[in-house]
Amino acid sequence: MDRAKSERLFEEAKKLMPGGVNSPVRAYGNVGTTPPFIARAKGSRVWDADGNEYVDYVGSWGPMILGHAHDAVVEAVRETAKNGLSFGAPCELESELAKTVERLVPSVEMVRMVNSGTEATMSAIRAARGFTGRDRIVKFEGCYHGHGDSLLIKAGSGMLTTGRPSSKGVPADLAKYTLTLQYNDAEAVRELFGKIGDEIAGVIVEPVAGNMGVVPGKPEFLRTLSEETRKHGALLIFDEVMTGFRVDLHCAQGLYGIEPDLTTFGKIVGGGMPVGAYGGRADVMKQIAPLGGIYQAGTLSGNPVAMAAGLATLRELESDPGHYATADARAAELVDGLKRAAGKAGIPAAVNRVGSMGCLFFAEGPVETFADVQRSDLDLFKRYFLGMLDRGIYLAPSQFEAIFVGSAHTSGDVAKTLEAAEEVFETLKPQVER
Ligand code: KE4
Repeated sequence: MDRAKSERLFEEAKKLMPGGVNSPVRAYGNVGTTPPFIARAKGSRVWDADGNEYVDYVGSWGPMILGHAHDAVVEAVRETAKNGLSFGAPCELESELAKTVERLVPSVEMVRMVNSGTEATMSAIRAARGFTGRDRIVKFEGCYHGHGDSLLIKAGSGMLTTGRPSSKGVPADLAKYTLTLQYNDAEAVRELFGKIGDEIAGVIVEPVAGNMGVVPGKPEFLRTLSEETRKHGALLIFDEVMTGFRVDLHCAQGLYGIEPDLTTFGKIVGGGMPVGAYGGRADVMKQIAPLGGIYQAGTLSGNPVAMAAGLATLRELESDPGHYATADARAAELVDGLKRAAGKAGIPAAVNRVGSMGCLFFAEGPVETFADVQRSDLDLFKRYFLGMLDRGIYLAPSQFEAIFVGSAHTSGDVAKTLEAAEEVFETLKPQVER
């Protein structure tokens, strides 16, 4: 596949922006090829600067559950933009989106709009610390919650050892307040809270992990988080930036029947425009400025154009359950087909899926923990990724990301993808048989 124009554009971009990108994963560092520069997108397809067409399973990393450039969303943006892009003042559309989020997610009694998932999780952590007066937070290895300082922390060696920064520029004195446990390890949660539960401000967790590939939270693990935080006066934060309105119209908390104290949103809540949000218990949210002493602000928060995109997206999802039925069915066809094709070629593979987000791991299953994920063969993944890209299948360039299927994906898209996968797996066989 000729990507000469993307190569030229990438050389120029690398002189202008770090790594030529505005978000690291897009630089294709893991897979060692030029990232296609995307020129346009519609439905389940994207086209690069060289005119190559791809079936898209990145979907802007989650927002495009309706498919790209959905008519209702584009129309809403176009009509709203005519009246101005941003006022820095209250506007009715903010209340409309807030009402919709609060209706669809019962645990959210009050919500604050921000501009990204990172802003949402950063603010939710501050809310937990401000509300409880405590400093320590707990996260889980393999979960990603954006690039806020307190969340760029990897596990310390033991459970109680303080976190170590996973990025330069994060002060050790701050990192020490973040403890990292193993995902899906309910016993470790009980043990930690038994020791220092009354020092913990909050626990933040992806109810379905989507940043180590897709690893569903076990119901007992999530229930334990809810019980232990409640018992010790800490807050449970569900980071639903990825799962929110993805795995269900009522989010992962709707699927699991667990009500967190706070929830963070991003991606789909903005329909492709920069929107994040955090919300939950009214007694917590009423501590946020200007009502209370926990400060958080944003120039473009709640701007009408972004609100219009999010509102049109959620309204479309709420009005037609067929979107979830189609996206989930196509996702099931896809991941089950990938598993079968890999098996036929004798390639060790496991798949996980929740709704329309899934993952193919190049590892024997089951994949239920971060340790399981780490058994994946990253070289096999890289060769699979490159083979699929050259056959017009646009996947996330990392084993530790999700496949996103939307309601615009057709059975034809899936068939094309599985045909490509069968060809690629054939080329991988010798590596496996060696
Ligand atoms: P943003 O700041 O990128 O909008 O959201 C951060 C974030 C927070 N929480 C969860 C569960 C997330 O998945 C994310 C962002 N997800 C990544 C994809 N794995 C965004 C892609 C990127 O970093 O470019």
